[in-house]
Amino acid sequence: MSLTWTGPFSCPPPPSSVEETPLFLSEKSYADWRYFVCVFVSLHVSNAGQQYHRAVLLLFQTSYCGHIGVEFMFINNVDQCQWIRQKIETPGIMQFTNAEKRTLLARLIRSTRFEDFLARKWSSEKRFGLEGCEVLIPALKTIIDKSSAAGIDSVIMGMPHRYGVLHLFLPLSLICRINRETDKNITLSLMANPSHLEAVDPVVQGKTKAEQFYRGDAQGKKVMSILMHGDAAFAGQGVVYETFHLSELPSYTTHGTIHVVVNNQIGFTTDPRVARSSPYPTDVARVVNAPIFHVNADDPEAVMYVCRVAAEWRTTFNKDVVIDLVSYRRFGHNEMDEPMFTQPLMYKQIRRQEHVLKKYSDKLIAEGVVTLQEFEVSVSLSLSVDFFTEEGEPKSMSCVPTGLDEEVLHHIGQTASSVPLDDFKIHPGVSRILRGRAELVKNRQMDWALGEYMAFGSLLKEGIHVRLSGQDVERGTFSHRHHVLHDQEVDKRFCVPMNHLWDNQAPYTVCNSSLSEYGVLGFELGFAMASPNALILWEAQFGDFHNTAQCIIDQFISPGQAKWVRNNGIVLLLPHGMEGMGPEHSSARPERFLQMNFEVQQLYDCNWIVVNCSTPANYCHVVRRQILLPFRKPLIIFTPKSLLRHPDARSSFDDLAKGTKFKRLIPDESPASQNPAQVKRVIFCTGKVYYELAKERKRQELEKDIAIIRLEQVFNPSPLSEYAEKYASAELVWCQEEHKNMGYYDYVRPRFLTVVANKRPVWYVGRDPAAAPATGNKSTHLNELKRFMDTAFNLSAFQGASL
Ligand SMILES: Cc1ncc(C[n+]2csc(CCOP(=O)(O)OP(=O)(O)O)c2C)c(N)n1
Ligand SMILES: *[C@@H]1O[C@H](CO)[C@@H](O)[C@H](O)[C@H]1NC(C)=O
Ligand SMILES: *[C@@H]1O[C@H](CO)[C@@H](O)[C@H](O)[C@H]1NC(C)=O
Ligand SMILES: *[C@@H]1O[C@H](CO)[C@@H](O)[C@H](O)[C@H]1NC(C)=O
Ligand SMILES: *[C@@H]1O[C@H](CO)[C@@H](O)[C@H](O)[C@H]1NC(C)=O
Ligand SMILES: *[C@@H]1O[C@H](CO)[C@@H](O)[C@H](O)[C@H]1NC(C)=O
Ligand SMILES: [Mg+2]
Repeated sequence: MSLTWTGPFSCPPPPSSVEETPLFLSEKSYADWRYFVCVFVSLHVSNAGQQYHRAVLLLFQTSYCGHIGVEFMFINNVDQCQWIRQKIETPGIMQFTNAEKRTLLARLIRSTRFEDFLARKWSSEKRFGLEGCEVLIPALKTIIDKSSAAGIDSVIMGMPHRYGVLHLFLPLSLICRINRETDKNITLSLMANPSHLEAVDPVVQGKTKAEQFYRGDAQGKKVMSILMHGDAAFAGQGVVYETFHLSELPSYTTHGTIHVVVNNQIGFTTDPRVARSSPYPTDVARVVNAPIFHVNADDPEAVMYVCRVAAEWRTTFNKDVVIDLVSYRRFGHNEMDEPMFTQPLMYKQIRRQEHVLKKYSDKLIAEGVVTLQEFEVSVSLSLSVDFFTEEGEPKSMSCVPTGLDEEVLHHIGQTASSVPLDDFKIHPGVSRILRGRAELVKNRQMDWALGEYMAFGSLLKEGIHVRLSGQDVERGTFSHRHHVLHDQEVDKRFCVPMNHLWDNQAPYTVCNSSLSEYGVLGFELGFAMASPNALILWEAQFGDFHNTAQCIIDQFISPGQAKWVRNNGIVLLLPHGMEGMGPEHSSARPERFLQMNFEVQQLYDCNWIVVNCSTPANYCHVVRRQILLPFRKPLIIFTPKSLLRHPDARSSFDDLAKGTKFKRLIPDESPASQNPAQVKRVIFCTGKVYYELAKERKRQELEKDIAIIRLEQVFNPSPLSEYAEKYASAELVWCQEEHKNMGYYDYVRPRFLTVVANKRPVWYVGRDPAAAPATGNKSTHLNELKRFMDTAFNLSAFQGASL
């Protein structure tokens, strides 16, 4: 009986309110639910309709009770639901031609041979092989072919460490750079990933976004990403969720990612029932209304079909989609591991499973699609291996001056203090800020926000794309930045003056991110990988929040160049400073960045640059230097809070004049420096505490006796010895406002001792050790400050501890 079916049941309309959201049976999949409705209907209709309903029943059985289960009923868009139903319920839609079946078999052979080849070549190594889910490679190939036919020419992929060995072999096993069906070239890149599962997800997304951005691919028609996941990690790692939530945000979307979950129903030795609370490992994807295809990985045709549909879904709707490859892991966690210790019954079953290649080839031989002889010949073909090669890196070291022309400074200053659009009504508070800026510019002065404007604006003029991302960065957490102005009378009307500087300037992107650090920092890191001619900055709301993204810092940013021979110029802006605000938000934990600092004489070889600028001009210089250096290096900047408005924390245009550059150290500028022999004490410090020290020195009228030297780039020993010699008879002091077991102390100590070669004592002035970064008691805070100021300036008797 032939049947053209239009369907007695229609897809439920999208819920119009939360209350109406349909409830789903958590244990039974959608497939089961449809099936039971059919059974019910077919049992309750009249005889006349029975034949028809038996056919409907059969249709549902074939659509939903086979090797594919699809979850899509939660999608709140009728067109999208109908589109999926049509792909699943249309009779005969899952049929393959003989040619397609032969290609599929060939790919399966290749993938299987590849695993065998690895097993032979590295028989005693941990390989974390794919055995049990060999279908992954033909599956990826299908997705890529299908996407390439739709116009994609660049695919960026991320995958778990587990399949790490594949890194080396991707060109061999799955990348045909030329798509034979469409005769198009396609570039595949696999992101290097650390062993931290899922950490690479946002990085892949950022890199994809950057490629789309620089190629002008605003709809994601040319560049796309594919992410592979393990079942336990997909459910357990929060960064998966963070990455999903970036997927539809205008400044972060990559216009649809295809997720492939290798669901081998185990995580190392842990069963799903104790590894997650949701029925499926993929449930996290429901938050973004992504359709989810569960498919039996032992049915290669079903897998291929689902992959095609997923690729078409992305082309059609530009939204994320998930493929859950339900499979098993033939061996232990790695090939040396004994799975029977923990999953005895499961592994007895697995041993009885026939290999997917055997199953599928038997099927095709039985169908007469291939002959046994053909099959045996293709299985015995040998494989050759080639490796990825690394690109060369620049070695030149010269650093150009980062100063600017007076007209450029004035022009940027004027733009920063005006509204470029007509009839645009800004808030009176913002108006006041702009007037304040205009006043500063008139006096050839700048505060922190203007210093930043000068840095970004001048780079934009030089054709450098600038992207600043993080929570509330558009206005600035401390309301000092205001890079986006909002019309007070017209909803959603806003303007970005930075984009109105020059006719041929590069674009400026400033974007409030979602409330995520791990996901967003990973994203920006990926973005920064795409082009060396872009300044990519991530700002933490407060510096201490960077620890939520610690994995990205530890696994990618700090060791990136050493691990992967990749330069990356990402900039982290971390607001920091002890201002009596309590233990939260006082410290960006400079000690951690310094501990991981691999400093060497050659800047090129160090892992990152840590700075703590105390003036707007120096901030501007260091940001410009980031791009003008002939190589890229991550830059960590501890940015201020109270200094944003501190009347002394200002710079003159002269500090940014042509020929000036970043100062790694700011020497003493008081009368003490004129007469160094008279100086009794030299205080070395970094950052904001300088202003407190300078104020106290002035109050006590000690400007002839005490010199204060600021280290802006921590740490550079040679100028230290220069100043130790200059002030030959003075006591040397290191002063920091952080507690002694935090801040710079442990880093500075051995370096100072080397410089003075134990010939002179060096003293420590600062707070005692503590567990929390700062006290929660304001009066304790002030007492602490008073105590260490007294110590720093008491020349009659030194009461500080020796360093
Ligand atoms: C991990 C982290 N990042 C940033 C912040 C800074 N922060 C404090 S409150 C807030 C907004 C919170 O929004 P929401 O969750 O909607 O709660 P609400 O305060 O509106 O109730 C942010 C970004 C934070 N507290 N924690
Ligand atoms: C594909 O790349 C090769 C090698 O770079 C090139 O020779 C060929 O012309 C390209 N083909 C297409 C269709 O772009
Ligand atoms: C970004 O956040 C700031 C708050 O810092 C807010 O003023 C601004 O409107 C936000 N912009 C958007 C587009 O959400
Ligand atoms: C830099 O270091 C100093 C001294 O420890 C600290 O007080 C300051 O808050 C840090 N950051 C800035 C921007 O000054
Ligand atoms: C804060 O510390 C002061 C002493 O520095 C003490 O007298 C006061 O009781 C403390 N306040 C609180 C709320 O603990
Ligand atoms: C300096 O230290 C001496 C000796 O401990 C002490 O007597 C004096 O009061 C201190 N001076 C100040 C200003 O704290
Ligand atoms: Mg698993």
